[in-house]
Amino acid sequence: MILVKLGGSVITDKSKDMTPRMDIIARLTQEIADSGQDCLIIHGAGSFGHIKAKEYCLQDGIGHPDHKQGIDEVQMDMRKLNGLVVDAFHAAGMPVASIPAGAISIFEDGELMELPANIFKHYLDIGITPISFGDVVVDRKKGVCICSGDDIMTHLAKELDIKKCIFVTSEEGIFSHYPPDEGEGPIPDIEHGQDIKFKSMNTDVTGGMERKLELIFNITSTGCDVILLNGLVPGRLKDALEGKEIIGTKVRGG
Ligand code: IP8
Repeated sequence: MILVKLGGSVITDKSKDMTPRMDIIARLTQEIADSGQDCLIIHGAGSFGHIKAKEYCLQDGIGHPDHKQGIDEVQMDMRKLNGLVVDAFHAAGMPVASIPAGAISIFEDGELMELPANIFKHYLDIGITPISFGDVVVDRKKGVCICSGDDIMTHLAKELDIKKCIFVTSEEGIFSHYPPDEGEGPIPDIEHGQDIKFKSMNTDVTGGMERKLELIFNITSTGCDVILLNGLVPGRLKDALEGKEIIGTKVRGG
């Protein structure tokens, strides 16, 4: 079984509030359908979640004076984006079951405590592709917090028998230095736990890459391989799902 995350930077225009990239959503969902692989789908928020989540400080809980409105709006916006992704799967001929993290998970001080993987497993067993997404979720300490699609990916990779995780991003893969040289490709293979020394003039970029790799190593520690690829390039997701060699970064399970 393959766990796929459709990143928010691919399926939305992150710079414009609530702007989906309908053509890309349609193509990626079709590629998943055409691959014929058993998948479990997670998607990110992009401009349907991050802008307002930040505005209402929802990662910090319920301290904002208008937090009730913020929770309501961000949850509603995420369900709108999810509806668009679900519609695209239907158009591609794939039956899916939407499972919002906000309805089934419990966090404590920003850490995921409960998210019943058996619900996902059950849908898979009856031949329906489960689809979840980053959401506003209940937090026993803070009131609410943000559950990212990455939190769901990591949790399900640990709980279910996942062979491969694919992060569909707007980047070619992981590079060791930023910006990459003209014509340079991403690091094709990384071993679980390998020490990659990132170089960039911008410490945000270095820190961001280190965090991304830390998240990936958390997943590869379960033994499953992780692939990071550019979903803006047609066919790359389908090729990766079918086990073909692609341009991107593969991190081997440890
Ligand atoms: O885009 C964030 O999910 P992500 C979810 O996977 C919200 O990080 C609601 C901002």
